[in-house]
Amino acid sequence: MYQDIAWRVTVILVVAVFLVFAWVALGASQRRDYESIRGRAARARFIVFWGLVLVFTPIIVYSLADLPYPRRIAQPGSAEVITATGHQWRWELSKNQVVAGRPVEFHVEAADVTHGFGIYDTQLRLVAQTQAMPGYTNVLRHTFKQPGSYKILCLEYCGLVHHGMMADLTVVTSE
Ligand SMILES: [Cu+2]
Repeated sequence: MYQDIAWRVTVILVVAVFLVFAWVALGASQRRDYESIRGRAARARFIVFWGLVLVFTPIIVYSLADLPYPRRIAQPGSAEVITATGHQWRWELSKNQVVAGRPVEFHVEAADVTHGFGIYDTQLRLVAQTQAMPGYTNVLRHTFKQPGSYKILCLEYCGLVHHGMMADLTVVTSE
């Protein structure tokens, strides 16, 4: 939905910018007295600048509070920990079955080069991701809502068989 809105807004803005460019280009050959325009332009700039500040400040404050990322609040011990290590070219998971509705904490590392740890759902939509880096452990918390067969793919080109880095993760129902 947001992508759709962003796309429409982008198209409208691109058209608006194009119209302004066209208007400037078409009027560029006419000579006008600059002094009379300068005062008006300065006023218009002042109004546009403070207008944008007034409009966007509440939008930014509101939208920052509504970020789609889960907050990093986790009760210690409540999540199931899975260690995931990226190798050229395979994933090594300490466990490949989890329970839907129960938080999982992936401890993601890499044994050789940087990989991208991406979890895809049954429709092959990306549901969570982090980077797999040598020498670091990135913690990725995710709670699987739907049971099914998930895939872990590499999101960062890591060599010849990058596309072959695939692992299965099964999410089962809690009963
Ligand atoms: Cu890769």
